[in-house]
Amino acid sequence: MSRESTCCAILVLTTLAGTAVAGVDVEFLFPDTPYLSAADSPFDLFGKGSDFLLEDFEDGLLNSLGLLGFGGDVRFPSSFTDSVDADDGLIDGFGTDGHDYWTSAGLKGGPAARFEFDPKALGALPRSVGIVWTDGNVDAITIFEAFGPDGRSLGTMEFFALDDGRGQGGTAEDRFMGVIFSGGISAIEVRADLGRIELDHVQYGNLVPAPGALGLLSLAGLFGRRSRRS
Ligand SMILES: [Ca+2]
Ligand SMILES: [Ca+2]
Ligand SMILES: [Ca+2]
Ligand SMILES: [Ca+2]
Repeated sequence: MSRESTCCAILVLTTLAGTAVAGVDVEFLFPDTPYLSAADSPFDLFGKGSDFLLEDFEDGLLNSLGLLGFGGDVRFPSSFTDSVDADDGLIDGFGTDGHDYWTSAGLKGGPAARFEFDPKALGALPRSVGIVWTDGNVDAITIFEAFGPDGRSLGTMEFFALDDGRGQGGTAEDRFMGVIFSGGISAIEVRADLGRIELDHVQYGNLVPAPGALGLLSLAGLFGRRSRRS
């Protein structure tokens, strides 16, 4: 499946890994409008009965229940920080006074961040997962990939020309990337072929009990796949 955006010169190619989840419906989400606050999420984060969890890094920690992060670090307020706009208390076109999660160039293959969802801590796996890309390199190819309960890929989205060419906290470029899979999502990755990536607002919910997943999750070793280009 492929999808082209008409806005902002962003081209999105969505590739579903049919061998991983044959016959199972996976939906990738990329609303091509700026994500400036949690209100811009396509998920019902705070509605009655919602079980969504949101990590915005504003306490300086990655400590949301059942969320593990690899490949990056929390970035504190600075003239180069690209938090989601509203996190600093004001939607003003800048995220420099907030916190985010950033990863610089890796040993090879560019920056990569991976987030895993711990079924023991959650008692389940999320069926809906999203993250907000807030900064990168203007020339980079950016890839979002999701993984099912057995660790196999559910597919990828590829993005070209996401960035505005600036790294000073501008927020008009900020975009939500997400996935819905009824079988449960064990991890997501965001990676690029050069530069660095800044991310924020990891959100996950619509929990599905996944008793069979506990013995199948052995995901730490899979992080080595982060530098592989799809
Ligand atoms: Ca702001
Ligand atoms: Ca933030
Ligand atoms: Ca930004
Ligand atoms: Ca930028």
